[in-house]
Amino acid sequence: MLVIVFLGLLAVALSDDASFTTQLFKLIDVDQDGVIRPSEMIAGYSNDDLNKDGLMTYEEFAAGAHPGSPPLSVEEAFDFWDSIDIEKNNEIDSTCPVVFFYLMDTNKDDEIKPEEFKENYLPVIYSLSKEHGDSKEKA
Ligand SMILES: [Ca+2]
Ligand SMILES: [Ca+2]
Ligand SMILES: [Ca+2]
Ligand SMILES: [Ca+2]
Repeated sequence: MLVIVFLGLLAVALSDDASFTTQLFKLIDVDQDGVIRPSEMIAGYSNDDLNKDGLMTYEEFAAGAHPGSPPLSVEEAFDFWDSIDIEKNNEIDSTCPVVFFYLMDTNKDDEIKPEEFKENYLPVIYSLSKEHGDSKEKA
């Protein structure tokens, strides 16, 4: 079910970047106060970390909602997150949501507002996947 939600978002992303980021923002902003805080990113992560060991395996990731994931396949999205945390080891550790938060919080006020999210989400994803992308780059 949750995977279907993700695929739905992917379809939206391909047709319209702006509405994709708006939807994504709403998914991450669980208390719906109009800003994303680090705790909300971490909460999204902990939700998917089913056995709560602070490491997300591919199985946990694939089964979860992983709001905030780039519009890629589950394998590629997993690889992407795995490469921005401390170590690329086929597990996503708990630094990942924090790293991602601070990359998007460009004015460093510990909040991500919808405008910041819209402005930074896709550029951050693109620049990170370039930085970490190996041979799987798409033209
Ligand atoms: Ca919020
Ligand atoms: Ca786990
Ligand atoms: Ca890792
Ligand atoms: Ca901010």
